[in-house]
Amino acid sequence: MAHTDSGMELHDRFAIPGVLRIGAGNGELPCITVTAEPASAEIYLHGAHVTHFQPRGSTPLLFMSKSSQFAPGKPIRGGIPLIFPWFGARASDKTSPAHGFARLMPWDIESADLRADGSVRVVLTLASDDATLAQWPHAFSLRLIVIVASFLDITLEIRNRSAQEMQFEEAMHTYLKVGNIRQTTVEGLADVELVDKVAAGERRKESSEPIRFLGETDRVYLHTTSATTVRDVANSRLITVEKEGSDATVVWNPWIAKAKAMADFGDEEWPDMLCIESANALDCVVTLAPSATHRMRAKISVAPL
Ligand code: TA6
Repeated sequence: MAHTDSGMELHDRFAIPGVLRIGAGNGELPCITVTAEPASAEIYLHGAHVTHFQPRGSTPLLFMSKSSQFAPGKPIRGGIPLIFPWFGARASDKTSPAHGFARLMPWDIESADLRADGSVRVVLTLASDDATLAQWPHAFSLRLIVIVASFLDITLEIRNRSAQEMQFEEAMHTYLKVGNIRQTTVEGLADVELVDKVAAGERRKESSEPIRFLGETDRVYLHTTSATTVRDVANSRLITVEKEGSDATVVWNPWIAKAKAMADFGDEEWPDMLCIESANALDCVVTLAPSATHRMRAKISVAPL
């Protein structure tokens, strides 16, 4: 499908009456709105970006900055940015966009289905083209499979379409909504090796205690496949992020100074969010043989505390 398909054409092709519609979202960007029995969600074709997920009877699970941009070529600040094919600043070229180009490009819709259990499955795609090959000389195809159920289940599938081996980093840079970061703790990363980006990349092991937040926190946990649980005390809920095909987990809160430094993030929004990112990054890059496919999956669910 050409990227030029308008929201109207996409709606005609993929709408599910009473369940899924496609129209102009923020910034007039094409947006898929899901109102399924178990949950509601929003997915922008821009970056295949899940911007909203709310299980029926619960409050939104994902944070979205009130100052976020919604514009071609610009990242959306909140929801689940898709990071590919490099994580953070590109070591080899500082002029490259941070976190790669996948979140900056318009994706296509492959399918949208209502399933027997009332959940909705949406598949979005992105293939390499001249623009991506100019930045990263590897032919690839990406598919994002999103299942909107009482939980949010997302899989990022990457296929190596070239005749050479490829190496890449990736992340589902998930912004969870919490009631107050100072009353929030994280479990599941005890004793795990980490790179602390707030301490000049210092490497150390996490303690055996739940992680608390007392300041800017930016850590890449390595060689961990475990689920992460966020105790969102202010909202009396437990948010769990299970994962497959991911060997790293990133934990990030910008705190006060970094919040002020980001134009697309409100100065007072930092207590309301915590990024728990299912990733393959730093020491945990993915090496993919020609014609091979790699899948990374995250399942985000909520339960009362
Ligand atoms: O995942 C944490 C991180 O790498 C932080 O260092 C911070 O830069 C954050 O991502 C947001 O990056 P962005 O490019 O979206 O502003």
